[in-house]
Amino acid sequence: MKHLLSGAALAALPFAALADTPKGEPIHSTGNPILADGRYYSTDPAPVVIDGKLWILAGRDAAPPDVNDFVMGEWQLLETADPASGKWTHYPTIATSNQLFKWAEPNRAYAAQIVKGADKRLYMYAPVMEADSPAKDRFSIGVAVADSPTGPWVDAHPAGPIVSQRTPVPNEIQNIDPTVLVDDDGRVFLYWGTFGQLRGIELERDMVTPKGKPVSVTTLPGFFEAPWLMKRKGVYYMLYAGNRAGPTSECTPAVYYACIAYGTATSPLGPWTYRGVVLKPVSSTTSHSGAVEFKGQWYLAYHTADAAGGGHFRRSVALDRIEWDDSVSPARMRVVTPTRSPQPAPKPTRNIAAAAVPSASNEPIPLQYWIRALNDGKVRGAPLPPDLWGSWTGNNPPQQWIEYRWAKPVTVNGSRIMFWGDQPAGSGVGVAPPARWRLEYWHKGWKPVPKASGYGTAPNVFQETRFAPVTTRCLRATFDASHAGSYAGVAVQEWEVLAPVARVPVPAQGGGKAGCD
Ligand code: FUB
Repeated sequence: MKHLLSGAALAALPFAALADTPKGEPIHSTGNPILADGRYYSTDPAPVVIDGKLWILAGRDAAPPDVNDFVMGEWQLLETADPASGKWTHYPTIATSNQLFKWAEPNRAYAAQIVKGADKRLYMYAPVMEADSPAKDRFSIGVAVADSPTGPWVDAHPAGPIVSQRTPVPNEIQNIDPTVLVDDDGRVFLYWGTFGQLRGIELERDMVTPKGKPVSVTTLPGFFEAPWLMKRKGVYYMLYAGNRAGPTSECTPAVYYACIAYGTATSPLGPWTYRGVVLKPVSSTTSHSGAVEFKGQWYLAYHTADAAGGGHFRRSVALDRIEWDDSVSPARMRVVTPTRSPQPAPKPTRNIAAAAVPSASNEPIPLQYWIRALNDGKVRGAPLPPDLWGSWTGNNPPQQWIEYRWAKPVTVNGSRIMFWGDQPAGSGVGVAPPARWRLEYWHKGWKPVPKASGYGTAPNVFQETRFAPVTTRCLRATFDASHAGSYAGVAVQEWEVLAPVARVPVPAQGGGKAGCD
């Protein structure tokens, strides 16, 4: 592509930036996530159509396994002419935070978006951390400009960020997750925000100068972060990561996880009306999406923890179709069905927990935990609260239980349970391994499992209990809380229940008939 940079801007470019125009690597993707082998994690996707190709700008998660932090130093790109073909070109690095913005720190190259300006140049809105600022929160939004998605990108506003806690109007929010729309008439609108705070403002056509005062959006329920502004058939849509949580929430049962919800408006600065959920929670706690129309089909790009070695801080971009319901006005997005690349056939296992429906004595359980963690088959070195079932409330009862119910009777003779705690055994506060616990099965009432080999309580390792076979629909683990005056909470990361013979696992069958008989 022809470089449209002015002579002065070209002269200002570091030689390396010109010499190192990034090379693309062909990728054949068999489905989601697009980059699945764990060599590169890709996060916070922002799709854009440029010159007849679909491009996805993404951040790069580089956190080591079990480090619960966003380690994100650079941005990368994926490009395809046809998402169904599986043929992508991957550009592993197109910019790093502190090389692109001289005023920024390394790392913290957060969720950015590329849009085409009215002048046909490309603008990248990128949250980074200011290196030198008295602000309480130094996250801020810079703007870079280029003539090709692969760069070279240069700072379009070298004086510093266009949004920070100091500008355009002092604010106390964390200034990340920008999304920009260049409207059909050339007007430019920027939204951004996180932790429940969503701001919007018009920009001058120079793409960097704020115009007027920002608006605060308060009508999108559960707004957490990751706004995405777009327009379809004259209607403005705002997608966002929402975390309105609860056992009956249409968004998410656990507050750390998020759905992608959306609202609509008839003008770009609102008012916004909530319209529903377009993506249920994914396997990473954060959810972040962008949507785009490409060759007549709308797509939702989002991230998950599904790549090899993936996790909440090792996320990977996925792409699925959006279907519209145009029978109503404004048109709604149907809930997206996430797809996966073909998975290897499951291996036979004695663990039949996945076929059970879990329940607990403390339902509705505190919103930071997620009961589905019990039998999701995932064990982490540094779990977050929703990777656990837990009972901590600050005023804990002396006893709690968890239970599995199978649709049909099963024969079992063992259990493996992994406790989690942030306090040692014997504590009366926080979460500690239980003082003691036991297993019971249902047979015309709760009965202790026969000949139990022992009930270990040490956390973060599987505690195996063998017992004589029983046939039942329900198995219960009852915990006496650790105490010292008051009682500690109890938490379990995974609970396996073992059948005498290994079989190919079957997913949960629903609850079967009520009760355990
Ligand atoms: O990737 C860092 C942060 O995680 C983003 O800014 C949020 O939207 C969430 O995806």
